[in-house]
Amino acid sequence: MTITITAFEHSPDGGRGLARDTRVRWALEEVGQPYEVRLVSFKAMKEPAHLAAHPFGQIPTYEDGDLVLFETGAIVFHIAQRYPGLLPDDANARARAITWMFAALSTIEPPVLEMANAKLLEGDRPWAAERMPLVQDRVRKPLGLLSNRLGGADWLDGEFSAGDLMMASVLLRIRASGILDEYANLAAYLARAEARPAYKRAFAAQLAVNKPGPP
Ligand code: GTB
Repeated sequence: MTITITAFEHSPDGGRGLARDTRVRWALEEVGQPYEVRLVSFKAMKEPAHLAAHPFGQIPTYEDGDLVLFETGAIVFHIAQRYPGLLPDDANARARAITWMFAALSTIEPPVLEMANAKLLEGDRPWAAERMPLVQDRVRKPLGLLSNRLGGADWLDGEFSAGDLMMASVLLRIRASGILDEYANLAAYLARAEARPAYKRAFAAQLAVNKPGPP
């Protein structure tokens, strides 16, 4: 049975790889599993057929035979458990790698999303400029601590793992703000992640769908 994921028919990011199908593509590339992609429009995402797979009407979803998953944390975790390559064999190291997945999704991603929303959805509000420094500082606080923990290491805990994949996927979302560059080791960490052949394949695959066409 071929794995099928869903992705935007036209990603609003125009192929910058920021939509969350990229992290699922990346995980599948890391473990060497072929996959197919079903592209969905914003309208189709809210219709019963897609809502049956994703109760919140979003992308990505993951289908493998009878198994249907949503939420990238659950999907990447499933891929990492099911196929070798993204989690260490040692039980304690595995638990730590999983901990970093959760840290990416529940400690780093929320303030990162708040900052993105403050700019994209609230940027025209009269209070937006006054609020932005507060929102940015909420990103800087955990990033500074993450930077301290990473120190001079290549990855968060030994070999590259699903924890790094998830953390790098979240950090990608703030690169354009310039804040990541305040932490040289995190910027280098992200560059290392992007240099992985599996990431490059995942990025190229989403770009092939989303790159802006000729004017
Ligand atoms: N918690 C869920 C998960 O991790 O799977 C969140 C899924 C999610 O937010 N999906 C978004 C979606 O389907 C796409 S990735 N949105 C449509 C909707 O809710 O109606 C979020 C995203 C969208 C666009 C950009 N961008 O343009 O830069 C970046 C990220």
